[in-house]
This record gives sequence, structure tokens and C-alpha cells, in this order.
Amino acid sequence: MKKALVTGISGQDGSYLTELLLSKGYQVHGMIRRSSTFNTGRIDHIYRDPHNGDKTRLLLHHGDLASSVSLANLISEIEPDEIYNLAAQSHVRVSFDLPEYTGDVTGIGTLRILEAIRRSGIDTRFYQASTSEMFGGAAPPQTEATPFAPQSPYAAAKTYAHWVTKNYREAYGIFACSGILFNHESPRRGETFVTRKVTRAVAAIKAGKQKHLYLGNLDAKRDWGYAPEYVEVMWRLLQHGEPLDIVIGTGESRTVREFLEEAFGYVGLDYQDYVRIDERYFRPTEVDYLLADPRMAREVLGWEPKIKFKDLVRIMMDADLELLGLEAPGDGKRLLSDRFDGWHRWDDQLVSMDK
Ligand code: NAP
Ligand code: F7E
Repeated sequence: MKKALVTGISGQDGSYLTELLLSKGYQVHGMIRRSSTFNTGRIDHIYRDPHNGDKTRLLLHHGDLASSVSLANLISEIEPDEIYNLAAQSHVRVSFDLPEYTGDVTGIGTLRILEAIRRSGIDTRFYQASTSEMFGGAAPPQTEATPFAPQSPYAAAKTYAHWVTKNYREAYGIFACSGILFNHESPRRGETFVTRKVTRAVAAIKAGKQKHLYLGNLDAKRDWGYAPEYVEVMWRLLQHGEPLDIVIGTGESRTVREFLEEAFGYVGLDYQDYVRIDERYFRPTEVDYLLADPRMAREVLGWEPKIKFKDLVRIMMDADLELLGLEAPGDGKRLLSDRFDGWHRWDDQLVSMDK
């Protein structure tokens, strides 16, 4: 049985990747950080408490990207075949308020893992969650050859992590890869990222629980894809014959305003009646236009996204309407059951644990 260690298992991508790995028969070790409140909501549906005598291939351990000791201990004790480093202070706006912390966790945290791998001497494959934010101000479309131009402490930290991953590959022969992922979203997206903030607000407005939605820059353009499809490519990258750095996105870019039109329009509302601008959501430096050229992912990994912008909005809208007990038009839900099977099922489906 292959063993994987996943940092950031409690986040959006960590939860989907864990479902994928369990469905492929892996034993998954997840690193969670200590919190005074429960932070495992996204993986509770697949966790089995060994105290109940349940068979489980999902094991959780405390650790932190700020702690070299915890990382070195986990890596030498588990001896994972694959390590997916998904943990990060991942919010761009917040990184301007917490620049030092973001540099430490999102940047140096990656070095701590690589150094723990090197010192343990184990033969493992490493995935680094790099990001389109590293392209920052570079002209679109962005490819593997586009020079980085980070525009935030988050992007600068990720750029450091990206380069040090490449350096450990070249210097020490570690099978270390980076996926340069463009924005990817889902019903499990953190509530303060713009897509989820919008879909939750539309549902709350529809339910009569909220009157207005306060946002920042509506003109920024993003290449938004569907998170479960993106975690699949992380796994494919580590199964590839040689370590690579690769761009992952849909090849379509839309403004925040277009997202608003689509989400409000889905339930028959006009966003202009509800959206207000609040300066506090503007960033000191913005990334205006991200658009992936995902040709290499298609040619080398055979990866192509099935869910594009409009479908993504529908999937997220259906989920947030249902969370508030409202009847959803259901287009998103139907689309998921038509296009996917197996582990790619609607969010609440359990992954079979006894494979
Ligand atoms: P997310 O939902 O914000 O999850 C981040 C995860 O990191 C959470 O599990 C969080 O734990 C954990 N974490 C934060 N600080 C930590 C620390 N000091 N030590 C250990 N764990 C820590 O992020 P995501 O959207 O799933 O993204 C996954 C990764 O891909 C991140 O590295 C992100 O920067 C990167 N990325 C994301 C996108 C995107 O569009 N989603 C695109 C490109 C790259 P808690 O649950 O306790 O907070
Ligand atoms: O912002 C604008 C904002 O925070 C998208 C992270 O996963 O993807 C994510 O970073 C756009 C920006 O995502 C609000 O100014 C307007 O132009 O949803 P976001 P992000 O900054 O693109 C990349 C690839 C990552 O790697 C990151 O980890 O939307 N925007 N009004 C707003 N954004 C937020 N959050 N809130 C607003 O009220």
C-alpha cells in the first residue's frame, strides 16, 4: 500500500486530494495544525476514529510548517512514498497584513520539508503547490516559460518556495515537482475568497438573510477552474516518469464582475442591486489579468478540465443554496453526476474506505 503525507489536508485541495488518494488505495497521513476550535470540517466525512475499531487508511498528525522538528519527525517516522505540500497562509490580501508570517509559513515552510526529506535520506516524491500569483504582473497568457513578477508577500513567498523546490531537485536529485495552479474553486472553497464569498452571499440574499455584498476590485480577471479536477493533476504529476513544473488552468479568464453577473443571474437577480464597494478589500498591488496556457498539461499529462466558468458557478451556487435549505435550480448538481463518477461525486458522498 502506497503512503502519502498531505500537509494542508484540512483545506479545500487537501480534502479533495485525500478523497482521490483513498479511492486509489493509498494510506493517507494528514498533517493538521493545533487549533482551539475544530478545523477538520472538510474531512470529517472520510475520517474514521480508530478507537471505534473502524478500519481506516486516513491518519491525522499534529504538525506545523513553522516547525522543522514536527516536519522532520513526521517524514522520518512515516517514510511516505509521496508528499503533497498544500499547506500555506494562502490568502493574498491577508499576506499584506501578515507578510512575515506568510514568508515563514508559505515560503520557508517548503524549505523545511525539503530539508527534512534530504536529511532523512528517504526515497520520496514531493509536490509543491505553486501558484499563478507568481506571474503577477506578467502579460497573459502565462506559460511555464513566463517570467515571474510577484505582486504580494504571498506571491513572493510562493516564488521562493517554487525556486527552492527546483533547486533541491537539481542539487540533491529529489523527485520534486511544482504544479503552477491557477485559481480553482468549489463548494469547499474558503469563505473569504471572492467566488465563495459571492455564492454564499447570493444564497443568503435569496434567503432574505443579507441585504448587500461588499467587495473590492470587480475588474480583476482570473482563470477559474474546478478544484477536484486540479487535485487529480497533482497526483498525475507525481506518477510521471520525470519531475516537472507545469501550468494548470482552464485557458479562459473572466472578471469578478462576470462572476457576479453569472451567480446573481442564476437565481434571477441583478448584482447591481446588491453589490457595494468597500475600499478595504482593495489590495496595495493587484494582479490584473491571469490566463493560463495549459498546453503542456494536456500534451505531457493528458489533463484537460471538463468544468469551465459557467458550470463552476452553477456547481457552487447549487451547493450554497442547499446549505441554506433553499431549492436550487440543480444545473450544477446534474452536471456533476453526468460528467463524473467514482470519487468525483457530489460533495457529501462518502469515499469507500474498504477498497
Ligand atoms: P486553503 O483552503 O487555504 O488551505 C490551506 C491549508 O493550509 C489548510 O489546511 C490550513 O490549515 C493549512 N495551514 C495553514 N497554515 C499552516 C501552518 N502554519 N502549518 C500547517 N498547516 C497550515 O488552501 P487551498 O485553496 O486548499 O490551496 C492549497 C494550496 O495550493 C495552498 O498552498 C495554496 O496557497 C495553493 N494554491 C491554491 C490555489 C487556489 O486557487 N485554491 C491556486 C494555486 C495555489 P487550517 O485548516 O488549520 O487553516
Ligand atoms: O481574489 C478580487 C481580488 O482572494 C480574486 C488564492 O487561492 O488564487 C487565490 O488568490 C480577485 C482578486 O483570489 C474581493 O482583488 C474583489 O483580484 O478570490 P481571491 P486570489 O487573490 O486570486 C491564487 C491562484 C492563489 O494561489 C491564492 O492562494 O477578486 N476581489 N473583491 C476580492 N477578493 C476577495 N478575496 N474578497 C473581496 O471582497
